[in-house]
Amino acid sequence: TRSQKPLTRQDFPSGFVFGTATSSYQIEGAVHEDGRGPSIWDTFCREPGRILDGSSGDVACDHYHRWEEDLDLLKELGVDAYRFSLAWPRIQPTGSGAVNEAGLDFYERLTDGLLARGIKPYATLYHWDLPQPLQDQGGWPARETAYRFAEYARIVAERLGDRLASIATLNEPWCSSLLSYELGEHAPGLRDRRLALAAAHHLLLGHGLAMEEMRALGKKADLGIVLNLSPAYAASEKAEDQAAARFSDGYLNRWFLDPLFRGEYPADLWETFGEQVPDVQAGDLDLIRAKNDFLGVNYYTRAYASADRQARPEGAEYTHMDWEVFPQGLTDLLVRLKDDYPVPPILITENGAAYPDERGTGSTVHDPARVAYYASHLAAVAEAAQKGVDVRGYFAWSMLDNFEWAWGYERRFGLFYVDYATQERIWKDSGRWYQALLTGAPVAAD
Ligand code: PNW
Repeated sequence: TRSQKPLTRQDFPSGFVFGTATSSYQIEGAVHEDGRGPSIWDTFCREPGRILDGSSGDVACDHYHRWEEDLDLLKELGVDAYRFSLAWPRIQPTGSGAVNEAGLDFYERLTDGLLARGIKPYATLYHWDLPQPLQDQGGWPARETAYRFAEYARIVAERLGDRLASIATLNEPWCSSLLSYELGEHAPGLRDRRLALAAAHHLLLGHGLAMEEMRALGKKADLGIVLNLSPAYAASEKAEDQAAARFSDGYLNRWFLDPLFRGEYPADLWETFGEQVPDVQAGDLDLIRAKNDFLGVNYYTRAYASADRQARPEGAEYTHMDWEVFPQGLTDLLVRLKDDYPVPPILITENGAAYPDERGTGSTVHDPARVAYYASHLAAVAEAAQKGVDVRGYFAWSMLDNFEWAWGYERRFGLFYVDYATQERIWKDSGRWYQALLTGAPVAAD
């Protein structure tokens, strides 16, 4: 198999875009600067017990002040593209009304800084930092939030839409709805399926309304959405395990894929959810299914489904997140998307792994497990392309170690290690490995 010989750019379709990704709240810090308003994550982090190490994104990687240095590192890394997100509360501090120019200016400097270095800017409008005042008015379970989001999207597209290569509306609406309102793990930390399904519907509606607003402007950027998808595998042939896999696939994948690409919610789950289903108004599903220029796919692991919730696959390997390393799932997922849905060109907008890296004494952090993770998952993407999937790019999550949500700074996903005491960025072997793939340079020894 291909794991024998090292991957090169030639293993991917021509024009394939290699990049790396971050998000605003996870790296920026500077939460009180230049008129930024509070977001639901500022609030959530202050609630005792929500974040493993009691931390917050108040400082994070201090990227708001160190962005030029970080862009220089991206240039050295050799990426074609960089995926970042914009903080809505920097641009509209209360989530509606007048633009805070200083906030928008930051993203304009960042975009121009990328272009000056020959790196394509890929923007995400919403990576979970909802302005707190909109939460106070009901958050995503309130339909009004979808209209506010579309207005914010128009503001950004008007200013930056001709310079950005790509604009994704939402990052992982599954996380902003089910993980946040039903499973209680992300802001605002509620446990109510009815609210979660209303949130999911209004996120999708917000995507549809934002697409309509941005399309009308006729800017150059490609427009689309990013989903986190996990293919579900039944633990056995037993009917109850098969049913568990079907539910997992519905809950994680089809609840978002079906409205976006078929214009309907999946009938089996709609029935299972009974009284908890959302209020879908006339015209909503037509907006939601409007054409996307790309589908962003974030892949970390598979779902292993069984009636016995404790069951684990035999002989599996796990990351520091306790997520199974399962590269085959990425190939299977991509082939399934091609076979089951009329999807647009696909970008892998996130893929990566946390491991408990230590700085050590050398000039490079050694992270062989992460190198192996990237090598196997990039090979899985190349394999999907060979099988006829139209996949056009790959973004490693993440450029930097950063604020890993409920895990605080206790989980590290970066190609660069961050020493939070000094904010020093230190190359990891995985960063050098990615650089070698991207630039054709030999992998440097420590
Ligand atoms: C994604 N889950 O989040 C996000 O887009 C990133 O911001 C994040 O840092 C990265 O993956 C690593 O976690 C997820 O619990 C967070 O299933 C949690 C889940 C999935 C994705």
